[in-house]
Amino acid sequence: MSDRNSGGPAARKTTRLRQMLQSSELEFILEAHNGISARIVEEAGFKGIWASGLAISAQFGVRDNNEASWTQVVDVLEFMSDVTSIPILLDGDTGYGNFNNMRRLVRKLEQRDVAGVCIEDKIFPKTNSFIGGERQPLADVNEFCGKIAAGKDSQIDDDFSIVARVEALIAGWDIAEALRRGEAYRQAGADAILIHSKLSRPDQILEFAREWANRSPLVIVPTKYYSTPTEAFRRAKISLVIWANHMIRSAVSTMQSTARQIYAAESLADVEDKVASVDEIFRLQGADELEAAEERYLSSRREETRAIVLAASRGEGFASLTDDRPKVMLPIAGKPLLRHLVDKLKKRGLDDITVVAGYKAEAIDVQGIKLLVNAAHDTTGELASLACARTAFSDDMVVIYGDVLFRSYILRDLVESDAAVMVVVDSNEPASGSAADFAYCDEADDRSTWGQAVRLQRIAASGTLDGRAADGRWIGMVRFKGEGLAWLEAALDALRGRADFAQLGLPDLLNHLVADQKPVHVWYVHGHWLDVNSVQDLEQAGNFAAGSN
Ligand code: SPV
Ligand code: MG
Repeated sequence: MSDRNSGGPAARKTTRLRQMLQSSELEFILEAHNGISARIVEEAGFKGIWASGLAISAQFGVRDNNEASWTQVVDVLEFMSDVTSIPILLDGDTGYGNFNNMRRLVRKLEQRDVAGVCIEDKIFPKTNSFIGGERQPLADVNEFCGKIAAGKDSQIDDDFSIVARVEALIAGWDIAEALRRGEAYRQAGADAILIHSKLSRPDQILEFAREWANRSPLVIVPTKYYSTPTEAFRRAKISLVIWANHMIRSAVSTMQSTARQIYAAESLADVEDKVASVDEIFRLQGADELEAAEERYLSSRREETRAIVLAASRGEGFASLTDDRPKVMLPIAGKPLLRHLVDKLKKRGLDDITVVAGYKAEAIDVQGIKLLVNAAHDTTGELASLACARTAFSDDMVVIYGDVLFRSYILRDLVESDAAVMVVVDSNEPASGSAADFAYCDEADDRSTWGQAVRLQRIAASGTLDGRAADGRWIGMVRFKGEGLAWLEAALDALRGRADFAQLGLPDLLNHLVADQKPVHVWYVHGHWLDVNSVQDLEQAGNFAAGSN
């Protein structure tokens, strides 16, 4: 027998519900009323779900009197079924009409992979059995038998179950009437009988079970006789216990308490630790699966260029302006320098941005970034900060200083290049700023050539080297792509072994790559950027930002 038919893990939901009904074990299903509660029931270990009419009405905020239409109920079931793998038994009330409505219901439930439906022998529109049950008229036995037969005849999957619910005891009839009805429904084709009682003791149920004598599976709902030891049900050879409404009731009491607390406190502080975290909600929603699928199917995401922003320093030239914040949080034209940079990165599609902070990291208040902290920022330099971001590395990333502003085309051209390592060098006169990274290249900038193939030879703090003038100034932006990532990681590993690693900066890394014969390509630009190293730079940066795009 295949797994599909054997009731093993891969069996159809219908098959598994049928086996729960027919097995000699006492089985349990728990109420759920929407997708997330259904998931929670499954995660708790239950083998099945009771889609309760009371609970589904209640989550809509309406009464259990067929005020929600049957298609609205089926829509809820679709969500419940889609997010779970265990069988769902629907509380189908009276079948929402006559035999013809029942036929359509069964077909729609099968289409949504619902494993079975329970219908009760009352009149549409029904009322919950615990509201004046004894005044509720019962269905005509023959009419109800026709409804069961119509449902059975319209199911396509042989294992779909129809449970017939006997309301005679609720309506004040005796055990004999309940047995007469149960037997008629069994003969009409019902796969199981649900015998309902509203007494606080199980006497009626146990007597019915004795008289029934295993003619077909028995299902019970011990909402009122909840103090009965479960062992008594087992001994009575009950097949299935429905815990019928405890998810909606627990949700309601928790929501009432949370609402009251937030209202009274005008704050979330008291409740935060008492409610599920937002991450737990994401987990229940299956956010991980979507992330994995995006990796597989969204090519734009797969090829996304990441950004690593080095922003650990206080900035020497700002005196008391940086007493309470790092340089990157200084305001430029109304917003922090780092905000300008992050906006620029995002504008070019670099949405995965990791910022390595250090000095006054807690003052970094910029949305849309992942913040890492170089805890040893006061005794280490840029390479140590870069090493902190290693988990965020990718084989397509831009590493950039946090104090740089630039026209966005510079980033566009850099990201569109195919070089494994590429630095941006400004061949204009060094602009403002005291800290200059002068670049020496194997060719000077030939401004008549687009995309000139140029290699970096060295970055140095001096504008002349061996009697030769620099070819420009590195603007603090470097892109690593493909094998460039492995070169970067190997260089970091090698440099980490040096005694002066804590003092090393990005130029040391680039120079190491060059010395290691790795091609570091140069992209020449002519101005259109600046870095912020002094109070005077701040004003210039404001003007630059105002005219920037
Ligand atoms: C339901 O859960 O909606 C039921 C069970 O029908 S009971 O409320 O006990 O009648
Ligand atoms: Mg109900």
